[in-house]
Amino acid sequence: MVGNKFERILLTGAAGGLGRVLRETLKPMTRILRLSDIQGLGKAGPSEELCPCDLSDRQAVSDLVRDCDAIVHMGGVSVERPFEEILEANIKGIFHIYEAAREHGARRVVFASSNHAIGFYRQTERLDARAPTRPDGYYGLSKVYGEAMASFYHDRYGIETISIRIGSCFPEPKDRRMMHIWLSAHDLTELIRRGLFTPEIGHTIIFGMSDNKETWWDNRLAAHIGFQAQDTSEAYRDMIEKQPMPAADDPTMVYQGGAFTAQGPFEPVRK
Ligand code: NAI
Ligand code: 15L
Repeated sequence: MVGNKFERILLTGAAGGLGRVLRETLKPMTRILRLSDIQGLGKAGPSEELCPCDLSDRQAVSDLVRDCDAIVHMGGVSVERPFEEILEANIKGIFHIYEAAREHGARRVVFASSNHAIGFYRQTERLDARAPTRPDGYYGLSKVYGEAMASFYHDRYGIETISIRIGSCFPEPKDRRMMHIWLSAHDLTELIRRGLFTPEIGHTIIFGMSDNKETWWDNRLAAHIGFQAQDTSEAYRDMIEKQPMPAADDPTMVYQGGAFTAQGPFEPVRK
């Protein structure tokens, strides 16, 4: 740390939807922002370092993490895909990130977990972070694995992590389900700031949502983070309620993970 800033924060997934936003909003938190992705990152701006890297390459990730004090890990496959793709980017990727953090002394990680770690809960159920995970696919499984990895690296090596189970972080909620779990970019940034700067967080799991009126999640177990959302999905209610009502058994109306619960299998059944 230099004053009230980190010396160097690594942002993975920097070319992605959230990464492009965080590329701007993380800047006040660090003297140098190191940006990484397998996709193009454009030109380096002031106080930026561009470091292309495939998360599945252990040596490349080790080199990437060197000299970083903290890691905001957004990179990886962000939707349901065949297991082998998830294995490379997400499962091997998170192992490489934590091993590199241990090796090079990075002490704090922000992990972009997902609501799909608990996606097979019904929308009628209310959860806190102690509820057993119920992943809704290989993608959700990789987020459960990432959270377990964060827990282990804290218990064994003292590396602290906030695992943010992001709901739906887009400019606007897109459907009725997202009204419950929407997270604004502004609130995501504040959540990350709290995760980076709050002392002694151990491994904290928090549901990443704005101040939505009807939510399924209880964040009291993460009260020590001190996060107060500023935005709410209510601002979009009129727009969303103009959409046709889906059937009552549509996965987007039944499960917290919505349509992800009905994806796959990616291979045909063999008799
Ligand atoms: P995104 O798909 O737009 O961005 C992910 C980035 O990771 C992409 O730029 C991609 O090129 C990069 N990536 C993929 N495989 C890689 C590899 N092997 N090596 C290096 N980079 C690789 O996703 P988005 O929406 O920006 O999400 C960011 C993170 O937040 C993801 O981890 C996602 O799972 C998580 N998340 C996002 C939510 C949302 O509503 N946007 C909800 C829940 C979780
Ligand atoms: C996620 O985990 C995905 O990364 C994102 O693209 C959305 O699908 C989001 O969950 C969601 O559930 O809306």
